[in-house]
Amino acid sequence: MSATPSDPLPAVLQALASGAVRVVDLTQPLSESTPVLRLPEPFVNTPGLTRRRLSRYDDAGPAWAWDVLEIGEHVGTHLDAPIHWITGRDGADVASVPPGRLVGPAVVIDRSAECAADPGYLLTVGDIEAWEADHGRIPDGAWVLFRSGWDARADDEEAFLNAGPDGPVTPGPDVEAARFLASERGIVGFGVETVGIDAGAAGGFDPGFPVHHYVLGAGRYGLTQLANLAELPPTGALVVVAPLRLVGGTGSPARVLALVAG
Ligand code: 23J
Ligand code: MN
Repeated sequence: MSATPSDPLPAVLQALASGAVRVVDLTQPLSESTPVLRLPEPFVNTPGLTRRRLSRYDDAGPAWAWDVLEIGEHVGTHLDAPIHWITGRDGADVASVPPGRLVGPAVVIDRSAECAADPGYLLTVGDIEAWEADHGRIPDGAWVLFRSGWDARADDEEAFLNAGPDGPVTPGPDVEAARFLASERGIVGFGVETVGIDAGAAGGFDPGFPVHHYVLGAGRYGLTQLANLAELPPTGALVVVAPLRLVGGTGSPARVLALVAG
């Protein structure tokens, strides 16, 4: 098979080979110490990761090592499928997400300075419109990634979950920004560095957990616990999101990669 003059893939492969295009891992390491969401009573919480050994080059398997996993669907860097939320219950499970939705442009809205000053910072429609004034309208089919700087806390569960006397204090969109992203723009999904796509205080918003409510309700997807968003430009990166194709799954741990120039 030879490349036709209009085939763009040889140029992409050449750019990867030369280093003109780099692959950035947006995935947090997944282990028994990966922090997980803590919902208040009376809600049931997800377990994190546990592993049981099958063999380690021993009597149970002399030449091989392998383990069995127990893990919540919503642990670590993971995708939220529409059916995760009641507003999206008639939408897609994680196995039904079309592959073309999992590869696409990323835009990065950076409010890390604001989040450093105020860990409960809420992303607003004004922030999104200010970003568009600088970089153009959020393209249809884009993944919108919210850079908060929270990935620096990922190895410290207490700092990452940041529980206060009135609940978790972590950044995320306000109600109007969640509605705007779901209804006013043709995004594929919304990604964050925090434990959930909603702000820590969002259980008390109206509606509760508005990003879940509006974004998953609109048949779009969520991505959590992302790393290394600081390495992405505001526009121009390409993301590859790879959750398990789990039949009936409400979400799945995912490997998330970005292709960036330079
Ligand atoms: C269930 C209820 C509330 C939240 C979540 C799950 C998540 O963060 C999640 O992983 O989807 S906020
Ligand atoms: Mn989730």
